[in-house]
Amino acid sequence: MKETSMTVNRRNLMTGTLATGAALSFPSLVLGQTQFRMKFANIMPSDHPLNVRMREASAEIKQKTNGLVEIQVFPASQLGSDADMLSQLRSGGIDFFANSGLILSSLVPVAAINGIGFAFPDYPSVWRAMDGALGKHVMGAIEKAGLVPFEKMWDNGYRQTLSATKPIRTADDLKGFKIRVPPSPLWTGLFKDLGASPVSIPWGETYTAMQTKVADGLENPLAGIYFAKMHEVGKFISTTNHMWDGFWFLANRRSFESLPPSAREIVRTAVNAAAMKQREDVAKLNEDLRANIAKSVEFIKVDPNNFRNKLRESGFYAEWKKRMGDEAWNLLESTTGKLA
Ligand code: X2X
Repeated sequence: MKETSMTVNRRNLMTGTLATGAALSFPSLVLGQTQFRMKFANIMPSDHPLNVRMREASAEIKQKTNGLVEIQVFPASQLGSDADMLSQLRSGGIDFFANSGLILSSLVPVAAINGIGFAFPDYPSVWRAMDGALGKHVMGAIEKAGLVPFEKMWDNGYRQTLSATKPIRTADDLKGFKIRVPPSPLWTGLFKDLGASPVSIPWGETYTAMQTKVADGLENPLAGIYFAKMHEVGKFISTTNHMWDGFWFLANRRSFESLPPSAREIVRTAVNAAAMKQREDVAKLNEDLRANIAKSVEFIKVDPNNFRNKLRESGFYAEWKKRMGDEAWNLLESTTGKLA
């Protein structure tokens, strides 16, 4: 948050008489100018539902707080990579950030748990877990790391495998395949265990990595592929559905708590409601986009069990159970059933 001329007003707001009863009716009405200009940043393209819905939420928040709170949306890695933005969020350089559970695991290891290979058979099981006990468990760990997580995860989607070289039909086809994965031990580990040669690259550099053939392929949800135009640099998409991932909506604690409680509530409610709409958008897009993407790449239907068995044989599940801990793993399996 910018500390400019607002500082005085904000201090009045927090410590002065305005911070008591009057805060409920929003001092902006009284003072005219008081505003919290806050920043929300992420790596997704501007027209991905994550940013479309957050711009809507931001307008709603501004209106409901009578202009007190204005959240500016910075999409498409404008403020840096995920790793850059996570440190900006922690230092207060940005106020809000949406981050993949797996990438957040650099700070909160257990946040990777939603990405365990082939864990969730369908969306209802994803949301049962992430809106339920497993999500609460991860939120607790995020809070311990000093950040404020919001309750509703945003959808990224089930991930598919795009290749610019050869069709991937079985795990054997992944041998020596240089697949771009987001920076995260779980992503690298999963593709190593599948026999591939993962290369860890931030999303903002992925298109170029494909063009320059640093990577033979990548894995992403269809919406991610489409809005970043990755189908332009691919030939085949195998519907591996190997992982579900979503975004945790996170706030810098000091910055969020500087808002009057009633404004905090408005922000939380609007953002969670936007997440629910965004989930519907993405689920629908992941179905609708297929025909569009199929104009430039060939879709390949695969047997997920072939890949899953390879993970079982390589000891993937045993290793990640150890890494995630029994408590989180049991919560996951209470939704998915036994994984190994
Ligand atoms: O970096 C990616 O591949 C992305 C955007 O799809 C994530 O899941 C973080």
